[in-house]
Formats: sequence, structure tokens, C-alpha cells
Amino acid sequence: MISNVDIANVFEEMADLLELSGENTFRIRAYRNGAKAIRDHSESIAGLIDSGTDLTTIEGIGATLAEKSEVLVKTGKLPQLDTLRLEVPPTLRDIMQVPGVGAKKAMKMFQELGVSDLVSLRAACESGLVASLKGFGQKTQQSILQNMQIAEKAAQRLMIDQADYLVERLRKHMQECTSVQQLDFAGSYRRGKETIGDLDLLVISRDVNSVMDHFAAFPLIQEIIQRGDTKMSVRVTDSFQVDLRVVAEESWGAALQYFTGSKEHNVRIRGMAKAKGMKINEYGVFDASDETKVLAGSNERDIYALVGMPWVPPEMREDRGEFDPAVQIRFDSLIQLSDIKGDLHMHTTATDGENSIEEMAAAARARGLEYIAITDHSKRVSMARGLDEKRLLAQWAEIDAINHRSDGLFVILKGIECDILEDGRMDLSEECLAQADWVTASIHYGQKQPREQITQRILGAIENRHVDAISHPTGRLISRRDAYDVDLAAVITSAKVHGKFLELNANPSRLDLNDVNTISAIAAGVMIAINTDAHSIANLDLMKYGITQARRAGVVPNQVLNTLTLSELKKRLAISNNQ
Ligand code: DGT
Ligand code: CA
Ligand code: CA
Ligand code: ZN
Repeated sequence: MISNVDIANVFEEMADLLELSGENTFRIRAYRNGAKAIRDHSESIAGLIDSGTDLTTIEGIGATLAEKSEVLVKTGKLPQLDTLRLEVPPTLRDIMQVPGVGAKKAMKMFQELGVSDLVSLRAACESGLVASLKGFGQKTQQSILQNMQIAEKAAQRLMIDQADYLVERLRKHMQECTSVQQLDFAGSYRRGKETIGDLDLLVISRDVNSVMDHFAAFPLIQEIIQRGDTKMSVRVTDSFQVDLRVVAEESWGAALQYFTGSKEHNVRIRGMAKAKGMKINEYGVFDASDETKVLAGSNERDIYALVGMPWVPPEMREDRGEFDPAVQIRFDSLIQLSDIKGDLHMHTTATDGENSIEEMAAAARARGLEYIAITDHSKRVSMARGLDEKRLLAQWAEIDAINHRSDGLFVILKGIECDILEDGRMDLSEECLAQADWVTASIHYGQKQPREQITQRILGAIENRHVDAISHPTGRLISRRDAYDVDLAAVITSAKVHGKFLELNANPSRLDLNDVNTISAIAAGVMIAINTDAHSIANLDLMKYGITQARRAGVVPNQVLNTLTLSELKKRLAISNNQ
């Protein structure tokens, strides 16, 4: 079955190609809005079509897109797109992404110079052909060349932990500047997105020049892209861009709100302000009939209050439901790191971890947890020296002994990350799994199998009475490997029916379930377990990334298994107290 992302990508391509072929903006916007609506929709569009649901009930999808979605789902392709691709080379899409080019210029260069992709664009610029085009000139050609480079680099996004490293260093550096009154990072970083395109640093200062001079001295800077009156852009190590904006104290809230985004969220906010006779921008909120009247600006909360809604946690500013009062009631109780009482997925030196059971336990306890589950790999994962039954039983005996010696205020659960084999069987016997406190089941092999087969393997695991949870349920590795083809809606339904848990793996290269999938899981009433999958003591600190992802899905503590206290958890998992 075709995924929402696949459908959204087709509509995005339609929009781009229509724009290139000079179609009217109204139609183009319909495709773009539809693509976003589908990308963000929590239920499977294919599933909805299967069950005969009217897609036009989804905001952003009109009759035309509903019909096209249906064709796409039923046939796997869209005839209109195939036709368009013959008229307009799809590689022109890359060209129109170059800042300052856009659809019109891209099409002109294609028609007059035969420029059809980034390679031929670079060649045409370097040989001076672009400059000779009417309406282009030397300057345009120069800026295209420069922007191409930027566009190529900008396509590389940082994972959230990489961005964190940079943010910490930048924060420290900028705090050393005496002209900086206050600073914060806005943009996708503040929203906690799993990857970050660039960093948006906001600073309050009355002395723009000394702030910019200080910023320019940041040791990781490779190049200063531009320095203006209030904005400065630089490239740091590995070509990552940082935008600095210096704002006045009275505009701090407005700037923070504006540059935190998302764009889609801000479009809605602006619309709400307009309907109330106000104008909103990065400097403040103004009376639309008299723009000298400042209604708010220094404080983000005031801005939301003026448009008539509560302050929105940055993680939820994606226009994915945060304007719905039924969602807003959760704003104040979103899960936080301090709600987490345990961690139910980690490895030790017995397999591919770096620390012993006792070291992991001590480190988890030092982080304020009440319990952990040791879940080393099972034997199928031979590369990691996965445990066979004999070694696993020995490990559990060791855990019993450690628990026995301890003061009882911290408990280690006897767990296993049991592989779901390629043929659907579990990697360890029923008798063995029956003795575990916690079994989390994973797919590591056979990820290329067809959808039906992979889905059946996971459903089989969920139905196994010894299995408690499914780990990293879609198998994706951010920027490296796509999710395997799984009918997640079916997995969620089955987890609900059988009272099983789905993991939100907190490792920043996994974050699996992702935000949108987590929304689906909790909407279905499935509890999630936010686990680090730690392979070392240091990895236990990755929990915060799972929390951020959960907050993006609007998750509250009672939807998360490992917010339970140890005694609640034992009751819930029916673990006996005889240790
Ligand atoms: P990124 O950097 O690709 O991970 O994503 P963002 O969301 O950080 O995007 P960025 O850096 O281009 O812009 C930061 C925020 O500034 C964005 O979320 C919303 C706001 N913003 C930027 N440009 C525009 C614009 O043209 N219109 C509106 N309404 N907002 C904008
Ligand atoms: Ca950004
Ligand atoms: Ca930016
Ligand atoms: Zn693992």
C-alpha cells in the first residue's frame, strides 16, 4: 500500500511541474496544501480510501485531490504526472530550488539554453551563456553560481544531536559577549524537529555591531555569507548555516514567535490576527487600522493571548492540530524528561554494549530512574554476539543476584530484545521468553520483504503472549535508511487489541516511532514506551530526544508506559514480586 509520504511527494512534484509549465497559482497551491495535509495526516490515506472514507472531509483536500489520491492508491500512479513529466523535465525542480531562480527563470533557461539540471546549469553559468540571456545578465549569473553552492549544502540537514553540539558551543561563545542581553535558538531547532536545516539564533542587544563582531569570531566559522543591519549569516564546519538576528527587547517575543515557525503555524496565526483587526510580524502585534499602536511584542505569551489562544509549546507549532481546543488542553501537561521513571531498552557488554549490567544500573539510578530493563540482542544478531538461551538465563541469574544485593530502591528487570526472524518465528523459545520480565521484539533482518510479510511478522510478535512491546517499529534510520514497508495502522490496531506497547526509540538517528506515527498510536489508545536503546552509559542521556519527539506528538505522561512507578509497572506487566 502506498504511504502518505509517497502520495504527498507525488502532489509536491505535480505542484512544481505545474508551476514550471506556467499553471495558475490557485491550482498549484491546491496541490501544495493537499501534499502537506496528506503528509501530516495521522491515518493512512490509502486505508481511508479502502474503507470508503470521503477524503474531502480532511482539511486541505478538495474534490480534485481526493479523486487523484484515489487513482494513485488504486493504480500506483497518476496519468497527469506522467504527461507533465514528458513536457517538463522533472530535474528542473532542482533548478527552481536555487534561491533567486524560481520556476520562470528555470523554464526560460531550459527553453533557450537547454539547461535541464544542476550540472548543465553550472556549465551554462561558467561558460557565460546565462548572462547573455535577456533579463539575466552578469549579476544574475554570478548569484546563481553562488546560490547553487549554498543550495547544495543546504540540502544537508543536521540530526538533532549534531545540532545540539553546535548549539551548546554557540550558546557558550555568545554568552561571553557583554553586549548580549538575551539569546535563544528559534526555528526547527526550537520546535525539536528530528533534523535541522539551519540554526536561527536570536539575540537581544542594543549594540548590533559588537554582537556581530563577536559572532564572527566563533571558532567554527568557515565563511561569512552576509552581514546586514540586523541579520548576519555564516557557514560553520561542514557547511552548516547559522542565521543571527539581533532584535530589540520590545520585539523579542514577536521575533521568537515569528522565527520559531513553522511557516504553516505562522500562516494560521497571522490569519487569526487579521480576523481580529490586528497585524502581526517579527516586530510585534499592531492595530491594523493604526499601525503605530503596538499591542504586544516583548513576550510570546501576549501574542498568543491576543489572537485568542494559549501559548503553544514550540514542539507543537506545525499546524497539526494545535489550533484545536481539544488538543490545547494538553499543552500544560505534555510529557517532560522528569516524568520518566525507567528505561526499558538497553544493551550491555554481553552483546554490543560498552558497559556492564551494574554500570548501566548505577548510571540509570544516578539519572533519577527507578528501574531499567536489560534487553540485549538475541542470537540471530550474531554480529553483536546475540544471546542464546543458555547465556540469557545466566544473565538473568546475574540480574537476580544484583537485585538481591541492592537496597531495593532500584530494580533491574530481566529483559530481552528478541529478534523476529525472517520467517516470522521468535528467535528464542516460548519457555525461555516466559521467564522474562520484559520482552521487546525487533526486526533487524529481512527488512526488504514485501509489506504483507513484514506486517505479518510484527503482528505475529504482538500476538505472542510473552511479547510486551515492539522496538523501533518502522526500522528507519534518519538520513540513512527508509522505514521498512509495514502497515503501521494494522500494527497499532493489533497493539491496542492485545494491550501491547510500541516503542518510541529515543536514539536521535532512529526516533522511531516518529512524531506523526506517535500521534496515530496514542490516538488509537496504544501506550508508548520511550526508551534509549542505550549501548553505553552516555547513551542513557538520549532519553531527552525521545521526550522531544513525544511532545511533538502532544503526548502526556499517562500515555507513556515508563512514566509508571516500579510497582505500577509490575502490576501492569504482571511481574511477580518474588525476587
Ligand atoms: P529548517 O531550518 O529547514 O530546519 O526549518 P525552519 O523552520 O527553521 O525554517 P527557516 O530556518 O527557513 O525559518 C525559520 C522560521 O522563520 C520558520 O520556521 C518560519 C519563519 N519564516 C522564515 N521565512 C518565512 C517566510 O517567508 N514566511 C513566514 N511566514 N515565516 C517565515
Ligand atoms: Ca532553521
Ligand atoms: Ca534560517
Ligand atoms: Zn536494541
